[in-house]
Amino acid sequence: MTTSEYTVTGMTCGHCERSIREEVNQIPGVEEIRVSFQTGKLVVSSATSVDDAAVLAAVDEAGYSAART
Ligand SMILES: [Cu+2]
Repeated sequence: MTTSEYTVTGMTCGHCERSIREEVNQIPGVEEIRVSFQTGKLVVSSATSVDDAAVLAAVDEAGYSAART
C-alpha cells in the first residue's frame, strides 16, 4: 500500500470533499481516499503507486486544483 498526498485549493465544505472523492475514486487501483476541506489535504492510498497526473486531473474534473505535496 502506498499513499500519495496532495494539497487542494478551493474546498469550502463537505460537498467539495464528496465531489473530489467521487472523481478520485474512479481512478483504477485507488483503495482509500482521505480528503478534508478544513486542512485542504487529499491523501490517496493504493496498492501500487497511483498516477499523480490522474489524481490531479480528477481533482480538476471536480472543479478544484491540486498539487502534489
Ligand atoms: Cu463545498
